[in-house]
Amino acid sequence: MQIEQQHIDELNQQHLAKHKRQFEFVAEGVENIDQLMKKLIAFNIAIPSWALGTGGTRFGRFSGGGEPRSLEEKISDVGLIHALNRSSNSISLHIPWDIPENASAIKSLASHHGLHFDAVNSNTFQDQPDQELSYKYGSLNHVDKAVRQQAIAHNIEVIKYGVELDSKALSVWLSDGSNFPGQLNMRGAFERTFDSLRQIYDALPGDWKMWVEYKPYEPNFYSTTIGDWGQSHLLASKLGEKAQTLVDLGHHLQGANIEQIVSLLLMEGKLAGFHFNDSKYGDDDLTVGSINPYQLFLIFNELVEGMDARGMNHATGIGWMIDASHNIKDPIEDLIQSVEAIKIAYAQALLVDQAALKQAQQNNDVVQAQEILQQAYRTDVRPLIAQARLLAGGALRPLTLFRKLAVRDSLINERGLKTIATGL
Ligand code: RM4
Ligand code: MN
Ligand code: MN
Repeated sequence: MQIEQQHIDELNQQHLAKHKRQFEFVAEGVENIDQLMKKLIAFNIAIPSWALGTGGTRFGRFSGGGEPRSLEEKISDVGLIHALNRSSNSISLHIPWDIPENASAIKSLASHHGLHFDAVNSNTFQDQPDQELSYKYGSLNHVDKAVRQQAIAHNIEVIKYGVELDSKALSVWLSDGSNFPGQLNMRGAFERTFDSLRQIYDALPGDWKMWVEYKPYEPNFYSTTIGDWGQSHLLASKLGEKAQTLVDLGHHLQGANIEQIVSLLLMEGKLAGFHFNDSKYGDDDLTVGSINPYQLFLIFNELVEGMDARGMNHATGIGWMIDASHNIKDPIEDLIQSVEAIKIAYAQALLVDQAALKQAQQNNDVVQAQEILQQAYRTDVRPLIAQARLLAGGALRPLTLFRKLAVRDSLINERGLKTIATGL
């Protein structure tokens, strides 16, 4: 299914007068609005191929209808999102959940929707039916060299798929670790992981990056071999320039100051990018901005300030991706909400008066510093985002249009009520 531009234009027309009033009201207070619009239009967030179906927990999964049954249908779903919001122009594949059998056909389908391929993700946290050796006790950190070799070979194969699709990064998340004290020699596990990653690193094409993700627990509950940003950064700096640390917002213990982590990684040129989601407790993978939008804004404030300090392009300087799981919402609606939340936080961060904030910091004017941040955070920037979408040919109100056109019903008609997408 594809959304006709005419439908987008028609609904935009209905909301245009109100939108214009709202936009002008906010825009009036923004210095250099044209530049801000350009930044908002350029800012896109990649959609993970595994997030287009309904997710679940270990207790169960409640399928939605019309889930994509193939990689082609997943691409088409991302195409729908992008047509509506003009801010989701790439897709990130998880291998072997989504194997591009015919790369050139897949590439041309994607470009038909205005999409390209973001990082490719390897998977050594599950056993596949045809797999020789098990990852039950680890993969890149395994005590048995043969298991490590198998996991290394898998990662190298993922790079090959990525090369065919013009991806530029391999994203590695390892579940490796231990469930009980004594199970694993921690130093040994770390050294083996480093050695395995080095072999994968050596297979990276010249213009590629390796993104090393960390996570404190789950599925292992005593130790995780790459458990926090320090361990990931240690590996990334030992590996070399092409390796960087990937921050998944849900991969921190409660109370962690993620904005500080981000700020320092960026300062060191070691921030690969993001997996956006939101959480109340752990790796909840909830809709971005649904629980703690202020934290998201504070992260973006560090990003904008830090990227500007290094002269980086906001849109392309690091990787921007959603990594969420939609257990009870329509995945497409959830992703539309997430993209919107990310762009809201970004726009608010762009509004921070950085010069005044520096001055306040210099004067130890704590009250003024807070005022400056919250002045930006409490600005309703939604008309700015809507205007950027309008200028880019998207819908003023993506969710409203998605529902009005009954897109999910069409997908159910096309694909059936009981379909299951690959993924978690
Ligand atoms: C992990 C991690 C990875 C993702 C898998 C599905 O918790 O966030 O990035 O690929 O889940
Ligand atoms: Mn992740
Ligand atoms: Mn996760």
